[in-house]
Amino acid sequence: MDQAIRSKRFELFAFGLAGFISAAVLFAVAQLVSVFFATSSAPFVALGSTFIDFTPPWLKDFAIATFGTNDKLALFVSLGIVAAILAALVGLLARRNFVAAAIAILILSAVIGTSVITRSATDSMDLVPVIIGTLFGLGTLKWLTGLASTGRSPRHEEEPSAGPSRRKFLVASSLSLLGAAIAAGVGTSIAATRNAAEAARLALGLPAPKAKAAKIPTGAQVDVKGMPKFVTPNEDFYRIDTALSVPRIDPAEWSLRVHGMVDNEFTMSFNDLLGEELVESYLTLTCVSNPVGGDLVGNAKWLGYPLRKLLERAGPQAGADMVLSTSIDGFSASTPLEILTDDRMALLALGMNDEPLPLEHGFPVRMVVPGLYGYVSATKWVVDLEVTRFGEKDAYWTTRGWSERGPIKMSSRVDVPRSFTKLPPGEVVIGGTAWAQTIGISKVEVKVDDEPWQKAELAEEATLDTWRQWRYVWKGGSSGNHSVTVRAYNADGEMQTSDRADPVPNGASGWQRVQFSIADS
Ligand SMILES: Nc1nc2c(c(=O)[nH]1)N[C@H]1C(S)=C(S)[C@@H](COP(=O)(O)O)O[C@H]1N2
Ligand SMILES: [Mo]
Repeated sequence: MDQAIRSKRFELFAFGLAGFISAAVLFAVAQLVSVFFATSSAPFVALGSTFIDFTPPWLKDFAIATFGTNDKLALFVSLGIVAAILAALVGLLARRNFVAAAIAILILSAVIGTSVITRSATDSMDLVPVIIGTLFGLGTLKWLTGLASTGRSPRHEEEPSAGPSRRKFLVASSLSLLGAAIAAGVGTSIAATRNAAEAARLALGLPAPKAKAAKIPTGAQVDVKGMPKFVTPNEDFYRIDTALSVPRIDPAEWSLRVHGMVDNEFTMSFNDLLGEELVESYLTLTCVSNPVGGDLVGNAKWLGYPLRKLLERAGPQAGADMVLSTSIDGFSASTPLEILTDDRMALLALGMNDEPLPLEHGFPVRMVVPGLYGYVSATKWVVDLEVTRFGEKDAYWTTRGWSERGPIKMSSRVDVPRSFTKLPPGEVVIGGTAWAQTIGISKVEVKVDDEPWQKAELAEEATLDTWRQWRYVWKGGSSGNHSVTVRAYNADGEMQTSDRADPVPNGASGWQRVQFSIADS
């Protein structure tokens, strides 16, 4: 056969293969990176779900009738075949015009990106996997098509270099394909374990508590438009942790080791925990990093086993003064033993607002301790409790400049109006929240401009461990700028300090002042 024809055939094959491999790299890299983002950020999952949304009912029925429970597999296989053919065509296009092929790939990524972003509960960060995948895909296309080209000018066709350049192309494409296979394999297996945790969470029926939490009085919520809900819904609950990718623990694999300065070391399984007498309790969790007026605070109903009882069973030895709780990802918190054994409701929690803990809030098990900032008490994905001494062990944040103890500082916040709101003339309804966990709030005062301090109306108290809402109706004032300052008193009669402190090393303090303005009448 004529050398020129053979070269041409090889080139067509090589460009088609380059297109296919580039797409494989794009998908595989995106799949791997998606492990760090929402499940729906994985390209196949996103494309597949979008495809299902657009499938006409007759095709759906046909698929279910033909493939049964393998209908999803059939969908993914068909998507894969279509993508492979399109990708090979893109490769052939690159032979004529690389820019046009690159644009075709960008269009493909845009389709994937659109499917990702139209899933509910995604944020724009979920586009990162597709974007990184696309960069790798384009890079691979550039690299492989560069090697695939044997040169189309007649003078090059006779060059003996066709041999080594083919070899180079074949080595490069094998390497790319191997890389894609590894990325896809690792990405898929991580996704499979995390899906196991998600599936287990969905299947989990929470046991009924031995003691139900007292009902929240309706008067705990003040009647002010724009106030946060007294009980924070799980999806609105603030999230703070050091976990780049949320740990996914199958409850069947979870266990908690209790050890250290104790008479009886033991290990507890998730089933053991389900068999214990569980209790419910409302508790307002607060982050030490919350600035004055900030929103790193949330209130939920927790279901769990009292840590007091757990530690009783372990039998702490004399001299122990701290419990170091460690999470599966290595985070740790140091909590005073005394606080975990007094009569407050420190819980080893598995439920949050009548649901199993959401994955990002510590599924399957975490700690919550009334009155302490999260960094010294609220270990999520907890797997180890060591009874020890403050003098002996340091927790995660303690070695990074934060105090070893972190009682929550009494705080009050203006929720309504928000800073720099422009209000119509007339009465101004001001609303907010205050907290002094384990002690309770007894009074809140507000000061508008330079007027004297006034008592706000307090909402009904739910428990001493929860925040308390308040409201104050100001008669209104002239058009222009105004400000409102707030301060709280706890049930011991102590006033919230006006001393300004930054969050580091043990929590912010100071009175919050909010500026707002009144429009011309
Ligand atoms: N495993 C683990 N648990 C953790 C943290 C963490 O980084 N890793 N952060 C803590 C901090 S600082 C806070 S404020 C609370 C926040 O809990 P949330 O994300 O459920 O609101 O979790 C605590 N538990
Ligand atoms: Mo925190």
